[in-house]
Amino acid sequence: MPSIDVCYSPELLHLYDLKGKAVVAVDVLRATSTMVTAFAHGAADIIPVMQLEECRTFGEKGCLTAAERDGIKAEGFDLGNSPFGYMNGNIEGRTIAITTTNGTRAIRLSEEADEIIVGSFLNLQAVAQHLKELQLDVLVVCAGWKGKFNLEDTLFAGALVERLQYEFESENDATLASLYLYHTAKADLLAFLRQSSHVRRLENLEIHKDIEFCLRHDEYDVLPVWKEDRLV
Ligand code: 3SL
Repeated sequence: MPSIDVCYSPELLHLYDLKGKAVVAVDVLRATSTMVTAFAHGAADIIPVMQLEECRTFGEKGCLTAAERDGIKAEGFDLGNSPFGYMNGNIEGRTIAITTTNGTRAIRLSEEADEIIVGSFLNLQAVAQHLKELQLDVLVVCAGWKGKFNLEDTLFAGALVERLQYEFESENDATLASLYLYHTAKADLLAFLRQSSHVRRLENLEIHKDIEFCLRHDEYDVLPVWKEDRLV
């Protein structure tokens, strides 16, 4: 039986061997939710990059560029990191280069894995179904916040573990903790997350509707997968 494990921060990735594994990179608020939304609305592919300057160079090659730092759209880029910015037909058929504070970093630091897929509550079932078919050991890589643990990505990990629990071994403490946390929170994720640091950070920026939207389960049947140098 394959196994599932949870890495609570990209800073802990050095403790894991990614070879032979499928990584599910997750940044529920909001990078991976936004990427899933972009694909659901017709994006051709997405190039996650770590630096603003690198992202800018893709603009010169005809890509749309998206950038966020500390919750705010970075100046001079086409798009920010709100899923609602990707819903109005503006990205159909386009390649999007994106850089965010934590989410794009989690993806790029997982490149040693056999497969990287992008997870969020919005595409939870598509991710679970794919992993059942793939039969590789799974590591959920939580983007966290600037190297630190966060609640929302851990809750996603728990939700995925719940959907996989009878077909994957999950005996390590990180996985169990994420599952217990999800069981405690799932009746009302929004209420549970009210005091969390990133929800408070976003609310201070008057970003409210993104939070509620990113917590919806199974909104899109979309599965972004890493191929060579981009998500397709
Ligand atoms: O850190 C990230 O990658 C972002 O998703 C953070 S924010 O939700 O855009 O503030």
